[in-house]
Amino acid sequence: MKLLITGFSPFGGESVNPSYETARGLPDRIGPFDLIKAEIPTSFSRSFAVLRPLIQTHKPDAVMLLGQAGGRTAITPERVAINVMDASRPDNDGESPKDVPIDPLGPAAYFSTLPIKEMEKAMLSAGIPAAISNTAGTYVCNYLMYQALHFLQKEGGCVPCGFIHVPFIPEQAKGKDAFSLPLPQLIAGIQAAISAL
Ligand code: PCA
Repeated sequence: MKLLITGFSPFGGESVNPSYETARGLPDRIGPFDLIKAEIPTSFSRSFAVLRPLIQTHKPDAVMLLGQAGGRTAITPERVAINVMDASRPDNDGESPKDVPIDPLGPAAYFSTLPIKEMEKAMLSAGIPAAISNTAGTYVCNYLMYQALHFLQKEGGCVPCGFIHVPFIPEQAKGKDAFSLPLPQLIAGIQAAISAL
């Protein structure tokens, strides 16, 4: 079986994005899954344009999207993606859409089709701070989660798909007074989440 797992490129003046570092640091095989890892640009117009062909080419059995949420104090499986783009800062292409629907004809929201509670439980049992999040925001991460779930639903398949936000890593938190988790803990947390699939 194949698991497509992605992280984002650095954005907002950071030189690293812990979400892609986590994806990159995972073993190539976890349980029944061979992992396909990819970096997604932090760009409204390019993120799903990169993800869609990866789904079409690899035909994964599950899709797990990772992103950075600086300031969060746990690894947070997202419950829902909403049909809006409302950027409080420009993306890596300088775009900052405000109050714009992702798909004017699409539903208001999609729920994650990953087992969010089981993933949370598995991470907590592994000793990693974890919590369900009820908002993926209105920036590029929410956009990618919405587009991926919308696409997979339109395809008519039943490929589970969802999003997990990870906190800063210590090198990013320096001087910001922000919470962070060391990269090995992020990797152990996501590995535990994958084992719950
Ligand atoms: N986090 C941003 C976009 C890219 C990332 O890693 C977000 O939460 O929308």
